[in-house]
Amino acid sequence: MTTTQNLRVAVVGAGMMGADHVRRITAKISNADVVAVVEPDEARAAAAAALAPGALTAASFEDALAQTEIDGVIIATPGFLHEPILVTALERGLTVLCEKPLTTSAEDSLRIVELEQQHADRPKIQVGFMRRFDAGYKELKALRESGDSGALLALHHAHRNPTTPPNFSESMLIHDSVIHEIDIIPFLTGEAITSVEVKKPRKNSLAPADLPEPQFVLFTTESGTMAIVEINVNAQFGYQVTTDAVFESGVAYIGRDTSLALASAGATSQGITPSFKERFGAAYDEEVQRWVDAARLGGIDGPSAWDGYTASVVAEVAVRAQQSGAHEQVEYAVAKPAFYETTPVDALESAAAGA
Ligand code: ISE
Repeated sequence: MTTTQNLRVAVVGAGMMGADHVRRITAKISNADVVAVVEPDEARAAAAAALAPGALTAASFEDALAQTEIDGVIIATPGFLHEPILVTALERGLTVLCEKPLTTSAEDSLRIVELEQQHADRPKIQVGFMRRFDAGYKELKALRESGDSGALLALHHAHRNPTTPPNFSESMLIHDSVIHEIDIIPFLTGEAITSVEVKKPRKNSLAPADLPEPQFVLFTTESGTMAIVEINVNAQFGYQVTTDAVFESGVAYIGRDTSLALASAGATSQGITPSFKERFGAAYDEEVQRWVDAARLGGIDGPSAWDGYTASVVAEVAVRAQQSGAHEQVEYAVAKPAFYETTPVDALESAAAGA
C-alpha cells in the first residue's frame, strides 16, 4: 500500500507489549490509528482497546480482518504463535511489525522468508529488534564504523531482568532474551555470528527450580570478535541492559547511565529501570514511528525477516549449546537473497512520489 491516509493498524496480542504498542500508537505516533485489538482473553482485549478510542476487539486475526479494513499489523503474541499470523498477513499483502523472535525455529523462519519473496516485491515484515533504535547502540555502531578507536575486539553484554514470568523455560533464555544480543552483535560488528558456546555458573537459588541461570553465552563472529552475554533474568533488583565494547585503542560503555545520578547525604544513588518498557521506551517509539512511515509507503524501515531468520538460526544453535556444553558452529542454510538488500526509505519516497 502507498497512502496519504493514516495507517490502520491491528495489534495482535494484548499482553504487556501489545497493550504498550496500543497506548504508544494512540498517544505518541503520528499517521496511524489502532483499529483492532486481537486477543482471545476478553478482559485483556477490552483493557487494551480502551486505550484506543474506536478500536474493535476480536478473538482472532481472521475475525478482525472480516470486520474492518486493516493496512498493517503488529504481532505481539508469544513467539510460538507468530507464524500463522505472519502467513495470513503476507497472503493479504499487509505490512507487519513482528515482535521478536520472528518464529521459534530456523525452519519456520526460513519458510516465512521464502513466502515473503513469493507474495511481495519488497520486504513487508519488520522484526521488533528495538535495540537497533536505541541511541547508545546507534552510537556504538557508528564508532566501530568510523574506525576512530581501531578494530572492535570484544563485547561484554549484561542482560538482567528482575524476575521471569511463570513457565519461563531454559530455551526461552535464548529465544526470548538473548535473541536481542543475537541480533545486536551482527548489527554492531557488521559480521555474522559463526559459533556459540554456553557456560553455566552456580545457579541463583532465587530463580525457579527448573531454570539454571545465570548463564554465559559466548559468541564468535567472522573476524574472531568475541561477545560474551551474561543472561541473568532473576536478578531481583531491576532491568539492566549494558554493553562494554573493547576496541584496539579504547573501551566504550553503553546502558549504564540511563537516569540521573544523585550525590547526596554521603552517597551516590541512581534509578534503575523496572522493565524493558522504560529502558527502551524511546527506542520503541522510534521503531514504531519509522515502521508506520515506511508502511505508508509500502515498505519497512528496520530489521527484516532475513534478520529474523539469521537470528533464529543462531538461537537454535545456542539452545543446542546450552544442552551440549560444546563449542557449536553456526551454519546458515541459504545466502542472503538480493530481495533483502534494504530498500532505503528515500527510494520508497521517490517511488511513492512517482506513483
Ligand atoms: C522480553 O521478552 C524482552 O523482549 C526484553 O527486551 C528482554 O530483555 C527480556 O529478557 C525478555 O524476556
